[in-house]
Amino acid sequence: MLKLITFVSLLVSQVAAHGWVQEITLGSKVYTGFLPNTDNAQNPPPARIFRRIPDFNPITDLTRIDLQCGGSPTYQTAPAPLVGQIAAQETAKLNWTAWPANHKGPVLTYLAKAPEGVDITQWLPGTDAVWFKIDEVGKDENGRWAASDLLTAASGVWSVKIPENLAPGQYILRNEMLASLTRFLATAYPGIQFFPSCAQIEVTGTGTGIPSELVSIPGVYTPESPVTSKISKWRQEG
Ligand SMILES: *[C@@H]1O[C@H](CO)[C@@H](O)[C@H](O)[C@H]1NC(C)=O
Ligand SMILES: [Cu+2]
Repeated sequence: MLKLITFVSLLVSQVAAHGWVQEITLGSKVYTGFLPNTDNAQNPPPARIFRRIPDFNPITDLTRIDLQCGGSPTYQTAPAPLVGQIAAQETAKLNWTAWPANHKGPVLTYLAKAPEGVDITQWLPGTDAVWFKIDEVGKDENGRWAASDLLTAASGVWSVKIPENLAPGQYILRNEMLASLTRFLATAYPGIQFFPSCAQIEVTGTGTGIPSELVSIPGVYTPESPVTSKISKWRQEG
């Protein structure tokens, strides 16, 4: 009986082979990602700059806190113990594990600045409006999706520049893959899968910029949002 269960769960995990960020390069410094398969086997898990994820399963409910930085019905997001360093204007390179070719969708990146006097290793934004988007890529003129086509063409590394005038401070960098399985491409939410990944970073520099329009996560997407209701038609804007 035990053998059968093990076999079945192995089978399931192979079929649902999603991914996670295995490594991030901030400027020229390399940090290991949170590796759910091996890190979760240790107690406590190794210290990372990434917020822990329980597994590589997608978030599918837009209303759950899990949409923020990952989670599951039995694990809610929590701060990580470490913080990475990057200067404004430098590029963060997020190295994702092999992304399944039938999981097509946009890739978006958000930042959230920790409030004055609050250390990011203690900070949980909850549903406060603290997030702003710094990058979004959908489908290009040749019909190639950010995930998985462009990501795979870039050897699995998603690059995003830290805005040059960004005010220094501690931020959560939230990089997110959306996936509409090829066979469901025309359908809307529900059915779309979200894969958020959150790194804690300290941005240095002399900038002063902080957007005034902030969104909450969860909250930023509704079933009617263009990105969730018309994913097959969605294109990169601006
Ligand atoms: C991504 O990270 C893995 C694991 O550290 C490494 O083997 C691989 O070379 C990295 N890929 C790139 C393109 O840097
Ligand atoms: Cu999937």
